[in-house]
Amino acid sequence: MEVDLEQTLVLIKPDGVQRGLIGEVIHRLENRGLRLVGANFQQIAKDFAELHYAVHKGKPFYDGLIDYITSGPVMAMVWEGPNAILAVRQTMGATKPTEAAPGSLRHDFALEVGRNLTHASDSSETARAEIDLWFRADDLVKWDRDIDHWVFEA
Ligand code: IDP
Ligand code: MG
Repeated sequence: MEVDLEQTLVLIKPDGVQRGLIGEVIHRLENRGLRLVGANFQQIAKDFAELHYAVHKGKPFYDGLIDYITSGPVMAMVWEGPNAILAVRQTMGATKPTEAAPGSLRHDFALEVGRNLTHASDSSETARAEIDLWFRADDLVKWDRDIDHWVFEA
C-alpha cells in the first residue's frame, strides 16, 4: 500500500512543555490519524534558534521569539500523513490564539501570540528544510502502523 504522505515538523515550544501539554498535543495529533516518525526532546541554543526562525529576522517580535524558543526545552517531532502539513496547522489553529478556531489547540489552551504553544511547518518546502535542520535522516522511523488502512484511504 503506497499513499502520498507528507511529513511536517512540529515543535511543542517551552510554554507547552512547562505547562504539561506534551501529552495533549501528541494526543490530538494521534487522534487526527497522523503517524509519528521522529521525536527529540532538547533545549536549543540561540544560534540554532536563529537558523530555525531565519525567515523572521528583522521583524519587531524576532528578539522576543528567539528568547521564547530558547527559554526551556522543546519537544521536536516529525508527523506524517496525507495532507499532514495542512492538517497539523489546522489542529494547532491560527498563529494568534484569539483568531484560532474553537476546538483548535491554540484556541483551547492559549491567549497570546508570543505564547502560542506550538510550531508547525507551513509548506512542503519549509517542512523539508525544517525536518532536515532538526533531524538526521536516519533518526526518522519508517514504519507501517496496523491501523493505517483505516485512516489513509489509498
Ligand atoms: P506560525 O508559528 O503560526 O507559523 P509565524 O507567523 O511563522 O506563525 O510566526 C512564528 C512565531 O513567531 C509565532 O508562532 C509566534 O510565536 C511568534 N510571533 C508571530 N507574530 C508575533 C507577534 O506579533 N508578536 C509576538 N510573537 C509573534
Ligand atoms: Mg511559521
